[in-house]
Amino acid sequence: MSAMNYSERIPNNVDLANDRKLQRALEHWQPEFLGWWREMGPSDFAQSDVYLRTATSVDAQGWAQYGAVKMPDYRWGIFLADAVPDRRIGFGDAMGEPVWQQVPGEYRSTLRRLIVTQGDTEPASVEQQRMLGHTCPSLYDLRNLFQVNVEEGRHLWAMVYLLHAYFGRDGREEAEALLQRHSGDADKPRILGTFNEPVSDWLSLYCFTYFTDRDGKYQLKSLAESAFDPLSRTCRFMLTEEAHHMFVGETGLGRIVKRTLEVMKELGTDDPARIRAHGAIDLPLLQKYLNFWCSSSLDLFGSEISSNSAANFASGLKGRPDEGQYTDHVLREAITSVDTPEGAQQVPSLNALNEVMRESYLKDCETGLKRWNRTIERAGYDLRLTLPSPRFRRSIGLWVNQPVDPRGAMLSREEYDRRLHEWIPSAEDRAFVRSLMQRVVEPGRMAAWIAPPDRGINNLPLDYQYVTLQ
Ligand code: BYC
Repeated sequence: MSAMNYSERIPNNVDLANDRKLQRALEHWQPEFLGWWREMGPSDFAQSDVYLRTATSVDAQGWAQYGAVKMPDYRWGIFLADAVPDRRIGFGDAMGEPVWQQVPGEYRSTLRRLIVTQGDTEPASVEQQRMLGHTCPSLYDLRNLFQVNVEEGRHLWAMVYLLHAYFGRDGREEAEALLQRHSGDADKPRILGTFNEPVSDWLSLYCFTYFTDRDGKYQLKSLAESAFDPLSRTCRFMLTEEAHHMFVGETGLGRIVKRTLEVMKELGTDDPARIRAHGAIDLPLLQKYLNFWCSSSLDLFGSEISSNSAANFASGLKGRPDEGQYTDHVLREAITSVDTPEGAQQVPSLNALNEVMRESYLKDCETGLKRWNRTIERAGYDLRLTLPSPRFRRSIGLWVNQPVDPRGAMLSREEYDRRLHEWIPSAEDRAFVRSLMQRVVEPGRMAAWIAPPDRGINNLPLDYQYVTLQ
């Protein structure tokens, strides 16, 4: 296995020291990245000691080392999963041929676009979350936020490495541009819609890490299948980090459900007004946040019918997540039925790949809901949390601007506009959630709207000083 070299200015396992030109180019980008982190990364907390994990090995066992680190000193670096000997292209028209170690000329701009789009989301999410440290519900949660943030920073490094190493001058320019676009910026926004949405409260953070990071899992899995081997290896290692981000979302939302049920029991009511007056998040309000972030994240899969996805698959650039689970890896004959506002349409499966991915993503999203609903059922309440229909509130694809309710039923435009805030957070809902966001930083203590987690980090007690504020 290729060792991780932490003695260099840029930690890496790609033998950077033996490629002076690339090393110099990345060392030139490094201070720009650090400048971006200072300006656009977590607001304040640069002097705080944070109990962070750092990668020490790229295999699934024991890759992490834990310790107190000041975030600007985090060892961001370049880590690829080990090469698979004699790896072959696993799908598309070139199936069975050896994978590529360099970028084929004809796919250069498409591949660069995919890498830039992936790379753009990483710093975007750090920017979206930059103010949250000021309103953390506990030190445990604050540490988890910062862990996610530094790892997103490293994921940016992962894509910037590919741009510098394989795309020459235009790759270097794209790497600079990744630090110049900003989430929500009127002139230079981030590329994908969801990454321009503000994440200004912790309920949104948990929804974001539950839904949007899960899109990350699916996209990274499909890029891990790529015939471009360096991209595949990078994504395979990124996936090991991604799991923790979804854990933050799933357990965060689960802890909110738990706390709300406690308050409901204590008060003997499910009346949202009384639950809110008690400083907790009523379940219908949680449902609105789920609707908002799920529908936004569904857009990240692109259009239901997409010639881009067909071309990317046929040429071997981007497969399906866990491509090995399918039997047909070429899809030249297959047909898929796609749900459109005009009814079911039969389209070549190659053109329906975004939809196939979106469907498996939605199934994966169900797992948390099943768990939370079991807790609600056990507490004796009839309400069930649900995922919105993929037709609801779409900004990309065939269902754009269709007046559809979260169950997928078509409404009149007038009814849709009138009722939209029954389904997604209104200004008052958001103001209420913001009012709950009071910072709690005593070790072991939790804000009143969220239950403690089942256990601490790395077997430490819950009242451990996960962040030492300076
Ligand atoms: N917003 O044929 P279409 C993560 C554009 S998250 C704005 O429908 P295609 C993370 C599209 O770019 C994972 N624009 O779809 C999570 C295209 O524009 P161009 C990020 C959108 O191309 C949390 C046009 O519409 N990774 O890692 O098959 C924290 C027509 O495209 C949107 C990736 O996305 C949108 N929602 O698929 C941190 C993987 N959707 O190129 C990180 C790389 C589509 O014609 N990206 N468009 O100008 C891709 O594979 C594809 O670009 C997409 C779109 C899946 C996004």
